[in-house]
Amino acid sequence: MNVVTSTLQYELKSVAEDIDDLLAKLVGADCVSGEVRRPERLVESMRYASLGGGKRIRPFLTVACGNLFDAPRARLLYAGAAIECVHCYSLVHDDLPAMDNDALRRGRPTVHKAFDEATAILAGDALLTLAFDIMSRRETHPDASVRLELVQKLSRAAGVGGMVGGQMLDLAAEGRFGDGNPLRLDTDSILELELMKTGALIAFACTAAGILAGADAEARVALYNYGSAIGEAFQIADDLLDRVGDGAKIGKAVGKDAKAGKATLVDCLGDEAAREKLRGLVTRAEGALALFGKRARLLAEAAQFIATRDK
Ligand code: GRG
Repeated sequence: MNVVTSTLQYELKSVAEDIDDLLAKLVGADCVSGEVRRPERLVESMRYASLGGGKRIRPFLTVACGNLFDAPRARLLYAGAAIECVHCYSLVHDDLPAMDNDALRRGRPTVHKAFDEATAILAGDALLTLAFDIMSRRETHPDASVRLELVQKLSRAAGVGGMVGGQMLDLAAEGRFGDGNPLRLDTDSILELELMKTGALIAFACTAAGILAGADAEARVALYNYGSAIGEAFQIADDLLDRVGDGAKIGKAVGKDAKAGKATLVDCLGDEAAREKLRGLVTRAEGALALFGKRARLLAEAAQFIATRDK
């Protein structure tokens, strides 16, 4: 059963609305200083990819974690918008024919279907670079050394040793680069792959708040531990949804992992043990929040929500 309290529902909606407004402004037709011109088709495809439809879970985590330290909401939203641009780019590229070859995302045609393949590649590229532009703006934080740390850590979560690296391992596991046969990965290898592909950006969404707020080392470790536990839970929930979810509700095709021969933790463990693992991850996430006491109640609810989501 999907657990979502009214406070959590309200906060998720409120962050989603603020992020939609901010992205509508940032992914706009008008140039910022240093740019020459923003081609109309590129802007249109970037807006298609980044507006209307996403749950905005990552920015929500940045805002909710930042609230633990009373960090200014406007700064948290800027950082959240940057992270969301990276997330949206990854979905556009993941859906491409050379990757997952998906026709449906968020209940609508994917970007390469609605536009064309070359435009989808460029929309993803431009969203990724825009993310670093946003993160390095003064609106994110007035102190340049804080912005530099955010940019560096985002690069590492998103790049060769993070999300992109995880995607590479995922494709390799499908047998894309060898004899075509899927690799049989053990549980630890799958956990590592999923930590990279999905967990790293989710964990960064949490630690970014600590960096922005100038939190001490102990608090930053707690945020990372919370973020990596829910990142893992997010991926297991995603794998379960791919097996037993309702495609119409999720807004994309289901049953794709089995078809691609993809090794997931759910395959390794079986549905019941995977659900047990999910419960363990929620407990781990709650444990990491102990340092913050009652103030972290919303984050504990978010962990439950992520583990039990049905879309
Ligand atoms: C192509 C570089 C590159 C990376 C792709 C994140 C990723 C790596 C691929 C997405 C494939 C996928 C379905 C991963 C599982 C977890 C995930 C990211 C699900 C989608 O995220 P949500 O549910 O999406 O937050 P919304 O639509 O709500 O924003």
